[in-house]
Amino acid sequence: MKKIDAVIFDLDGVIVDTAVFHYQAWKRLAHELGFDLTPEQNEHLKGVSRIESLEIVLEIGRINHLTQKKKEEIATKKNDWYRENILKMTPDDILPGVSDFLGKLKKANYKIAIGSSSKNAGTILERIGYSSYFDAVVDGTKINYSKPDPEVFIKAANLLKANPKNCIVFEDAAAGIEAANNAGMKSIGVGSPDVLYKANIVIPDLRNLDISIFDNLIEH
Ligand code: B16
Ligand code: MG
Repeated sequence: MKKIDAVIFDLDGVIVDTAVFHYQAWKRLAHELGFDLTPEQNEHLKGVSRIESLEIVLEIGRINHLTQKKKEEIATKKNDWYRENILKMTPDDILPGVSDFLGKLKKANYKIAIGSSSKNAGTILERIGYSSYFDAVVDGTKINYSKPDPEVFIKAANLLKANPKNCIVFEDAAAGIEAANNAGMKSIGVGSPDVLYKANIVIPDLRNLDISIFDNLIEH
């Protein structure tokens, strides 16, 4: 029986609900630019880097005349709005079931890591009291390619000295599930099966989750 070496968690949308703050900020920017952003369109922004997200937003609004300088300026504006919300976060913003499940993993001696595309991950982890909780943190400041590229998860596995084949990834984004699959890891989607259908398993959230869920992912 193959064992699981490590468990890697996406941050936005799995540990905390910052995906909502991202959506609010992108929607506000879209409104300023004269169009709307639907929840369905927002799904394409999840797990993707800030600048790639902006390109997707501009494509949705059919805006194709902005200079690089202007793009950077509005991406910074979006990030400032987003940061207003994350700076107010507290440990109460940790999603239901998360701290219980992380506690169970630690007790059972699993290595745990964060694998996030966000350059704000450090701030969020600090706000929720998890700055030094994980064995490794790989975020948007440490990668060259964002999800669905596997770089973020491969780097996390390397830091944990874990074989990618024996790693499990928890993700709320379709791009993140693809990244985990591209890394040769097992994936657990957190959210809707309609969006996360490429995951090995999909769960609605981490409430009442037990480590026995891994039994369904181990190749016998
Ligand atoms: P930032 P994750 C991702 O974080 C978000 O899902 C995505 O919506 C965001 O654009 C990206 O981080 C970059 O975030 O603007 O804070 O650098 O889900 O990979 O933890
Ligand atoms: Mg996410």
